[in-house]
Amino acid sequence: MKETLSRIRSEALEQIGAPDANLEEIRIKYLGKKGALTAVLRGMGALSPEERPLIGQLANEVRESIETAIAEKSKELQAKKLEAKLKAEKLDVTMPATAAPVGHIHPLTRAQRELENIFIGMGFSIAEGPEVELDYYNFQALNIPENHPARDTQDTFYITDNILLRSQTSPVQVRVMEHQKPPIRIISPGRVYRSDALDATHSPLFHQLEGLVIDKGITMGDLKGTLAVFAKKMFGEDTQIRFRPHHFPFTEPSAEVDVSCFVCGGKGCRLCKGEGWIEILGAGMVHPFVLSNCGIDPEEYSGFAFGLGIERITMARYGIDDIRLFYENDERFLEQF
Ligand code: 2NL
Repeated sequence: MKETLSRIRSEALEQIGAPDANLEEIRIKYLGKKGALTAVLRGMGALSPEERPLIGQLANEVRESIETAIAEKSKELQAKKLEAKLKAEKLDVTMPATAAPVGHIHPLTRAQRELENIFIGMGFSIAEGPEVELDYYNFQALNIPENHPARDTQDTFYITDNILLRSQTSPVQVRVMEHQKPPIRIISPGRVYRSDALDATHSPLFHQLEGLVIDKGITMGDLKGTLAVFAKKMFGEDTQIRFRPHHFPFTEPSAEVDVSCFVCGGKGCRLCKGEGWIEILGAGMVHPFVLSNCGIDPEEYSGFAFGLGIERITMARYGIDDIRLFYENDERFLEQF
């Protein structure tokens, strides 16, 4: 029986020592209810009273050593498992992070800032004012009385009979003229509204930049010089400008102003539709009625004014053929700028 127990011990320990040992299987095989060691203990009834305690003690020792070996091996296997897991899931916290995507300034905002900087460079200040305006500042002060045909082309959104969304930023300039003695040299950029259906070239909300200069002795020559410098800074040093006679109620004389095509230089191409010129703004000498409406004596002072559409200039510059792209916030469009 002694030999059986020694054999059980060495056999069990050898199996536990194997690198791929299945510990639970081994425990059942030797220590389980139907296990080898249990079988030995069951056979102890056949032993003599002297042998019984000796064999019993030895059997206990064998059980203990098998249990200890299993516990140690189990610990060892778990440690190995953990080590392998740590190795597999190794994380290098010093690796550089993936950069988060960062947006940028909207092309219209960029164009507006660029325009502002050009005029600031020529000594202009920026004037701002309300988008919800009185009919008086948007129309009447600018020599557009009730029932004037110009109200049709500038049909805007009315809050009440005499409160509306501004259709141009000129009312900002009217407010400045009311409160500031010349010399005045300002630009007024901002949102304007027209009751137009949205299509490829029209939007009920768009952006304008107007300019106004009032002083003693201001002439059409000052207007041309200022716009010539502006055109070169905006579209390149070779850019020429051209005035065509026009009519606005708030300026006299009035002109539409073209720049030589910045794609073909004037030869004619797809952008300028073979013309060589691109219309970019309207301008003129401030109408004497407008000056007197604002408390400025037209006998003492004169001035020029101009207005341009920021969308229109940006579309021409980048060859954008649909104004709606500016307002849809589609990243595939925006990320190109
Ligand atoms: C256009 C171009 C223009 C003005 C705007 C203006 C402002 C004051 C007095 C006189 Cl306070 N004029 N602004 C002048 C000429 C053209 O905008 O196409 N407008 C419909």
